[in-house]
Amino acid sequence: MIKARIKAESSKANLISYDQTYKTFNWPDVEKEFSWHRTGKINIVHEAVDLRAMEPQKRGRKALIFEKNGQIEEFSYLDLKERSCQWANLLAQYGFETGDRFFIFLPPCPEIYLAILACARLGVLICPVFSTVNFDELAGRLNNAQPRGILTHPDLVEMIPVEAMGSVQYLFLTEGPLPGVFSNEVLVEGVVQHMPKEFTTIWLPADAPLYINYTSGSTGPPKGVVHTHGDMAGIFISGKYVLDLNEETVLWVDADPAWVTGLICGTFAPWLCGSTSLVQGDTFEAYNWYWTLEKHHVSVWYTTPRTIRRLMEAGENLPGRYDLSGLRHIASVGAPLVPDLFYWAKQHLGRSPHDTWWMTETGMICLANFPSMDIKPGSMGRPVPGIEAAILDDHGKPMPPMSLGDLALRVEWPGMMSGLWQDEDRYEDYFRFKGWFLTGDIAIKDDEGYYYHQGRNDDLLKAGGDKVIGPYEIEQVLCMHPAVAEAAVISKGTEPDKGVSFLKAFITINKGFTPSTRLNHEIKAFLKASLSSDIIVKEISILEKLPKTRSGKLLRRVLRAGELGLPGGRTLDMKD
Ligand code: 6R9
Repeated sequence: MIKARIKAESSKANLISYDQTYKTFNWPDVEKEFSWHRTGKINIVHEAVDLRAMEPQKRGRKALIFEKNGQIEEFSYLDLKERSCQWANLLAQYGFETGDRFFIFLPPCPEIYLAILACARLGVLICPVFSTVNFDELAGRLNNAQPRGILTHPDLVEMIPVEAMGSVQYLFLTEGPLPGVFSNEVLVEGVVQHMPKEFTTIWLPADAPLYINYTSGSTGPPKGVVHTHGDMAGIFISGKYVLDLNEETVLWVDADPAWVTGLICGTFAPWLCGSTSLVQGDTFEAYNWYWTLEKHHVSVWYTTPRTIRRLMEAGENLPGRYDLSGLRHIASVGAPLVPDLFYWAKQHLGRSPHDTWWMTETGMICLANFPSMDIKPGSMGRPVPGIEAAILDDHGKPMPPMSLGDLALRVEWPGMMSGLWQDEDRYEDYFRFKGWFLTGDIAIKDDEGYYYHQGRNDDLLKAGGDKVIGPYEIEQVLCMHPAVAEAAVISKGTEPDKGVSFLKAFITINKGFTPSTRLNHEIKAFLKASLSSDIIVKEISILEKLPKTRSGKLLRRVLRAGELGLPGGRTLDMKD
């Protein structure tokens, strides 16, 4: 664990004194900020979009900027209200009503955002799916959620498995020509513009479902994580305290809207805070990322370690060519923000990236480095006000600082998933220890309450004696070797008689180094000198790249399965 401490970057943030706010925070006070607290009428769209659209001084402010191939489309709060009402009228005309499920199967485009708002207005459950999912992945999701409609593009229609379409009454297409594959194809383009711009929003109980987001479990089929309109308090606090949003902010979340980060932080979080959300629909190119930051005067950028790594690989000369002076806050999520990425960004982008941690299941950002708090590089930060976190032992008892254990959150908070769609058993599993939500991550908390990610629970490794370690610890040491770019460490099983894990490392190497037996030996020797004597990495394999999910998470289980000849060792279907 790195001992360095980087001074806080801002004393003017929404959250000024972490300790004070954490101590005095309570959720009922946050709920008072919403109009439903007075009226009893709940719908997240009303709070996020309509209230501003109804105020003459605020309705013209930019709510959404969408850019693709250099074309820019802008939507004010009033535009979002009116156009999403038109979409809601279209859906209502086809009989959609509260409780129905609606799949959005598209690459980033403005229609996604209008459809999200329209569904929420109606109480229809939003189910966004990556446009890169394969046939089987989509079939699994369709069979589980049984949606009444799908919104897609003609180019993607051939990816939709006919045999999983039993529940689907209408296939909506953003543009023509209609493929003529399914019996009920509905063209949206040219039709939705003629719908009325008013729609009577449906008022819902706070626990009415808002969306289902699929997340891959390490075992079993993907889980359909269900969230409700009541999440808005947690989403608002994530936007206000963690992303530090206000009415002047242009927020860029460079995550696909099918991932919870893009879905929540690219929409409701900025809109509940009155900010502008920028969406860049192009695929990644380093120069375009810098240019997007400059051109749109992005003030807050929520990104991932994977993107920072790609920028780093594109070279340190590039950022200096762009004016990034408008950027006042960078936050990162999804995978460990390893110290080399942290220091690179700090030096070359002129701002420290702030690591944050959450899950699809948590519905809001739960651990974070705040702009007004010192950063300890390598740490995910401290619990967001309103969230109680702990490290638990195998019996569900909180452990003292510096112990490795299961990261857990005290139930419940606004944002916690309300269920797993059609999967009560796996839902219960998160709550094995009474009063706690078990994240499945392993972590360490230091004596100041900063958390350090050490891997997933099923990645744990056995060292000498009863000692258990996370793979992250060894991977970090590997990355200190000048040849190593990224590393993943797995156990190939327990060594007979010794009771310790047989450790294997997979690495990618930096430019300028060539794979060789000698390099392999050299790295092993380096590890031996740097790790305690009971941790021995027996094998090292050099790969072109490490298997990762679409959101950039390292898939150690895929390496393990490949190594042991188990199912799931193939990653070719994990396209970007
Ligand atoms: C928002 C999101 C959740 C899992 C989570 C953890 C990993 C997220 C992280 C991180 C290390 C961070 N994760 N943030 N690991 N450092 N800052 O990522 O949701 O796609 O459901 O993934 O991602 O393992 O349990 P989701």
